[in-house]
Parts: sequence; structure tokens; C-alpha cells
Amino acid sequence: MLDHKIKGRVLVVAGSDPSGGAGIEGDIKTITSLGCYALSAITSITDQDTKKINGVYNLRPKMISSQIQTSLNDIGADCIKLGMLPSQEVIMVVSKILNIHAKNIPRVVDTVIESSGGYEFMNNFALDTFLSKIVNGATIITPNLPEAEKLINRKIRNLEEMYESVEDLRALGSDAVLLKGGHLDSDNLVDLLIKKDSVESFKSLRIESTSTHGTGCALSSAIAAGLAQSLSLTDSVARAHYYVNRAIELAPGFGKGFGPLNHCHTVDS
Ligand code: PXL
Repeated sequence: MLDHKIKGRVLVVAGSDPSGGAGIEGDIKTITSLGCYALSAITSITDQDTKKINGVYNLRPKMISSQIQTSLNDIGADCIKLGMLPSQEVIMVVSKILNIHAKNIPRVVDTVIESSGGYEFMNNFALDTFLSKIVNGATIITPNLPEAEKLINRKIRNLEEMYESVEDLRALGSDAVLLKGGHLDSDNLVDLLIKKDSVESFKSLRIESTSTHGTGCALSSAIAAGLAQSLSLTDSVARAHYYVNRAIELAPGFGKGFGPLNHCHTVDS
């Protein structure tokens, strides 16, 4: 059992979701439930519920870099999780400030490009800068299939094509990639953890549920918490999968659309 001591610190750089399921709210709940300390730098304030996104209000780049610097100068972090980075300007300042103040801190990058409903969380012009400044050099990136298709500019339509995309994904320059197969239409879910010289697969049964809002945010935050707590990358990913699966199974059924998970359970490491 986890005791009540806090272990590890994760700085989350991400957007706010007032419905509490995704974004920084979901990230903080996930990290906290895993016995880790969460700090935050907010990049954008979205106005959304479980059904749709009504508006997105981005913070000025300077406001974002300043939050990061302040957090790192005082409490500090053992891992950094990057979520929504809405524009090229934001990507540039975040990359710059992290290279100055957090050069050797592992970075988990959730490749937030578009919402499942098609809302552009990152503007299209920013993709090249995102690839060169944030993806390249990350400890791990966590794309789902539509995001991976955008990152490597090729279709991934089945498990075979997931394996065929491994070299292109490695060439993006992160230490590892977690390619999430959840968008394939099958009962068994397969995620691939692609490292420099190995590919590990994580299989689970699909849970039929509409309580899936924020699963990507929770998964990447749980991985970041694991790394901050000195788990290996493989153990961090394994624990994160188990945590998110249970969070879907235990979901409270709130909201009229795709509802939130139950973040408030914990798992042993
Ligand atoms: O899951 C991607 C994501 C990231 N960041 C914010 C979000 C979402 C999805 O809803 O709201 C703020």
C-alpha cells in the first residue's frame, strides 16, 4: 500500500478543463492519487463540458514561461509533463525556459494536437516547431493514432501498420514513444512502447464506456508521476495503464456527454 508520504514532484504545463476531467485538472488529480506532488503552469483556459468545447482562451507566452520559472526556482520538479501548447510562440518560450531551467529533467509529452471532436488545440502552423523543439529530445511522447499520423505523415489503420510506423516514430527524436492503439476498432487494445532498441506491447480488453474524457491526459500524467518516483519507464507505463483502466471502470457517470474518469483511486507501484 502507498503510505501517506508524498514522493516525487511533477510540473504540469497544460491547459485548464473546467469540467475537471481532462487538462490540468485531470493531470493534478492523477498525479496526486499516485502519491506524487503536482505543480502547474497553465497555458490556456478552455471553456468546455463533457459534450463540447465552447471557447479557448490562450495565455500570453510570457505568462506561461514565468509560471514555469517560478515553480522550478522554488519547489522544483523531478519530471515535467507537457500537455496543450496552443501556438508556435508558446512552444518557443516553453522550450527555451525548459532548456535553461530544466535541461536534465525528464519530459513526458502528451501530443495534444486536436480534441476527439476535431477542435484544434494546437494551431496547424505550430506542428514543425513542436516536432523540433518539444518532441525531439523528449523522454517519451504519447500519441494516439490520429496524432501519430499527423506527426509522421502516414496512415496507421491496423496493428500491422502500427508496427510498420515504428522507425518513423523513432526518427522523431524522443527517447521513447507510447503509440496508443485505442482508436482501432477491436476488442483487444494494444499500445506499443517503442524504445531505441526494443518494442514492448501492452494489451488490455476494451472497456465499453462513454466515461473516457481525459484518458490521454491521465495516462501521460501517471507516466510522469512514475518517472518522478524513480520507477523505470516500463514500470511507469504499466502502472499508468492499470491506473487509467481502473479509473474508467470506477467512473462516476457525471455529465451528459463523454464523462470523466474516477481519478480518485490509487494503485500500488
Ligand atoms: O486530451 C487532450 C486535452 C488536453 N488539454 C485540455 C483538454 C484536452 C481534452 O479535452 O481539454 C485542456
